[in-house]
Amino acid sequence: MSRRGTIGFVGRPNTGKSSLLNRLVGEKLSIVSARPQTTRHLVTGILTRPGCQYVFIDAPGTPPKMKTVLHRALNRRVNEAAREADVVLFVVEAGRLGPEDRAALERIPRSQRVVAVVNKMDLVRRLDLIPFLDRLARLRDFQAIVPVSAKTGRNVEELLRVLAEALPEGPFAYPEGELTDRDERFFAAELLREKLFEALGQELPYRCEVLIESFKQEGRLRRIEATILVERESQRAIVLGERGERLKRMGTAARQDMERLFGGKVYLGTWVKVRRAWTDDRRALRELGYE
Ligand SMILES: Nc1nc2c(ncn2[C@@H]2O[C@H](COP(=O)(O)OP(=O)(O)OP(=O)(O)O)[C@@H](O)[C@H]2O)c(=O)[nH]1
Ligand SMILES: [Mg+2]
Repeated sequence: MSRRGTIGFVGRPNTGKSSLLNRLVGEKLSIVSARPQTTRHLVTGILTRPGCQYVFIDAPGTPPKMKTVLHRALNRRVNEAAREADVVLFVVEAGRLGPEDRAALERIPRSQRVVAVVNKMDLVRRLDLIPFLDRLARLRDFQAIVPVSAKTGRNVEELLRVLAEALPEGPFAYPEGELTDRDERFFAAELLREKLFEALGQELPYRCEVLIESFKQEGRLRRIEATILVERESQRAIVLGERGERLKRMGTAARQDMERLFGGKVYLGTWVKVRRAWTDDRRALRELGYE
């Protein structure tokens, strides 16, 4: 009998959950940045091996406080990943275990199967890793504790082996070769949002969102029109940059990533619009796919 099931990622922001998902499925599906709270959606990545189908579900890092409507939506997603998956991956950073990590663990019901992943093992010495694993083991009765590096790929095969044992038996839910259940429109928005996280300073990425206004296939060309939402006129000016240079650079980088992922030519049109307090506006968030 084959095994298959969903694996939800839970952890404080910036532990490398999205990087790990990308490494596990061998494709860049979930956006990554050096800043916390990059991921805002549930991103599915599917890996099918002989006898086992893994359906990974990347989720936002646990938001610190419930502030806006957006934060509440992110919290619901964390809960979904923590409660509804067959197995939960609790992702921490090697050598770092603080209150935010413990709070993230508390979001996972006691009845869940949990595999603890110690990511970024490339950043610590082997000798320091062993006492850290002991500390972690005292937090809960984990199915296993696996140190890995999403960056180098170290020990990722071992993680897959452990997960295969933890998943329930059953028939595959997706055809072999299927990579995700998210559509190209979703990835187009995310890839552009990633460039905002890379290029903009301080608070600004958290005030931005990307809305795909239109997505058309014209022969082999994908014609995509995207709007970047910001909350204030001054933010719009920063996103545009002098003579629109910054927006142009971000658009080019996003388009190149889209062409790689979709395997074909892309035309990307980008606009910047002010939409006041969209992070607290239920209607705007519904349009953006949060509600
Ligand atoms: N050295 C090292 N850096 C890593 C590793 N995995 C991820 N990173 C870096 O850690 C940062 C955060 O990675 P993400 O994958 O965006 O983290 P995340 O947990 O998804 O973050 P949120 O979506 O904000 O919760 C990025 O700068 C990554 O390049 C790793 O194994 N080793
Ligand atoms: Mg992420």
